[in-house]
Amino acid sequence: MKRFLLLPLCALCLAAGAYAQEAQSLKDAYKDYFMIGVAVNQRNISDSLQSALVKREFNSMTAENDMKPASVHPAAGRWTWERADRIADFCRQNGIKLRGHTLMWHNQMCDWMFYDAEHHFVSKDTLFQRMRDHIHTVVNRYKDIVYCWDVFNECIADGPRRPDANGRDQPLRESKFYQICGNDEFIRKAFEYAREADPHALLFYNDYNECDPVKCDRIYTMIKTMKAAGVPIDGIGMQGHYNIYGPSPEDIEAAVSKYAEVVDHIHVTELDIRVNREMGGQLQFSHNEGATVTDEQKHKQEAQYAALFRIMRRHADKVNCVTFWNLSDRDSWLGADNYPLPFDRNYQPKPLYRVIRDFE
Ligand code: 9MR
Repeated sequence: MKRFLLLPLCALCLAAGAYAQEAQSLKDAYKDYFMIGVAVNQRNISDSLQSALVKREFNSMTAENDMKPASVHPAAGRWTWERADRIADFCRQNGIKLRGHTLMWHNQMCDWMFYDAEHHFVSKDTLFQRMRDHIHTVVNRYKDIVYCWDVFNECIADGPRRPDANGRDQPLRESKFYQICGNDEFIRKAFEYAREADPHALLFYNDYNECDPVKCDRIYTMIKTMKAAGVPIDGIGMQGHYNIYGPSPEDIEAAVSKYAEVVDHIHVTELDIRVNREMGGQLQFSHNEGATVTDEQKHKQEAQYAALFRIMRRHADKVNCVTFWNLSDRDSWLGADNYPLPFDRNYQPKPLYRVIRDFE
């Protein structure tokens, strides 16, 4: 009985040992290009093996969920900091930089901010005052450790052009922010509040399907117009929720080049490449449950990751950080059967890991 247990254990130790002895980590391999980041949950920073992996491989971290508005500010005047504080402390103790994610978003938002006591929408001014209070409080608390903030997440609509009464494309998602304001002022205000709170943090606009030519054009136009009007936007976050079939390297390169025209900082903020045809940050998707990942799919995935990193290295003058969305397939919001990350469900590097790391 013992022998049966020992054998797989030994195999695991050997695999782990071989990995531990590998010369370079991802962050070392990319030190002349950009930081390599990871989105973490609470297990990742408390389990000793997982936190060792985080420390070994990454020099930037993002809280997957724990710094979002609904997590830290569930009701007016009620702040719940424990989980966010734990992540910030982990970064402080281990010399890892922290990307702040996210000050404002239509999901996982403090829904109470939009309503009065009768559950009617508040006025625009009340919303702005609540946003300012939230942004100032969060930014001030993590000022010493957060080097950049995703200030607003996912304000641009998906899909084809939607002409307004004047024939112009209405590019904004019809979120509660938009319904209350009727225009993009809520985005401008959020950036202004974040800059007031911390003049030194880099401020990002972050979105998904950002390589889709229509959406890319909408993001580019919005950022260009806002920057020309003095809105303090430093960077664009390309989320990077891709799949093995797309976006094409041409569309990725075109998007980075376009964004580089309007900002000095580009981060890939939420990278994962799933093995089916879905992509994006929407919450409706299949988990690919029970499906076997074929060799052909694995090779396609390696090629897609290799192309992505090649493009980002070419643009390393503007691309400062590439962050994987989750530590391993086991942690992935997409589910382990979507096979999206360089570390497998047992926290072991896949062949993909070496494709990304050993690019030379
Ligand atoms: O990975 C996050 C998942 O655990 C949450 O359930 C989900 C809820 O909205 O948010 C996921 O992260 C999102 C990120 O914050 C913003 N871009 C899209 C990501 C995937 O939905």
